[in-house]
Amino acid sequence: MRGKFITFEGGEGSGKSTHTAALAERLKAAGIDCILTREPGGSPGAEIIRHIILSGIAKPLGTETETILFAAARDDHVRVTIEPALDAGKWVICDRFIDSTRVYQGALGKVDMKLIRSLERVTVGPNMPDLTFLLDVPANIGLARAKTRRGTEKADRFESEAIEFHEDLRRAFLVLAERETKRIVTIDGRAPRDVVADRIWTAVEERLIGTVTPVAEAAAP
Ligand code: T5A
Repeated sequence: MRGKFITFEGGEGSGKSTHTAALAERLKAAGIDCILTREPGGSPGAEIIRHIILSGIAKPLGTETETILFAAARDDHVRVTIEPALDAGKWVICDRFIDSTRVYQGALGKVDMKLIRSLERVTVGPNMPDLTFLLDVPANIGLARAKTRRGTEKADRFESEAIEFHEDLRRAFLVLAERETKRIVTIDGRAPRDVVADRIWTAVEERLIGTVTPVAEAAAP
């Protein structure tokens, strides 16, 4: 049986890396084979493009070119990492995916949504997420968390945008979630880590776990 595909979205420092890892642990404990991946990146080719985008060297080329670079990275990531894992029956948990492009490049970068949807059709095709978590935190909290975690390292291409940009991002993610309630579950990311992790797990159990047999059980004599 094909695996399930779960993505995490939200602003900077909203807890995506923390909770993708926590969910992977819980799935493994439940006997479900899964891989953890991220965007931009997640395959050797896409990791090279990640460096180009997040270093900021592509910024002068404009938001459309950045969108095409994200799409090139996604195409490689889906082909090399995501689709083979899903086909092998593994679950895939991905830190950021199509909704980040729709919000960062579409809603905020003003790139034509027709271009974004066309690129999605080519790069994602039938590999749409089964479930997406939007971790919602106010921009000032997310940025403060990201800054603490980053330490003395330089802020990347998007983290260094003004606070208004991050507030607009938050609103745009919420609008997207309201439009796609079947796929996107919004979680209040301000809650303590354990509470957020429990809410995520409950949604996964309710929406996806009932539909699969854990690998360990399926293999039992
Ligand atoms: N991008 C990406 C686009 O513009 N378009 C696209 O199509 C795609 C795919 C990627 C950048 O690329 C952009 C968006 C991004 O700007 P990145 O380096 O991958 O950049 O960084 P982010 O995805 O933004 O992730 P961050 O690393 O900034 O934040 P996370 O992963 O959301 O947060 P996390 O888990 O690292 O947590 C941050 C800190 O908060 C603490 C953690 O311990 C950590 O220290 N924390 C909590 N503290 C208190 N309470 C909680 N509930 C907490 N949860 C976590």
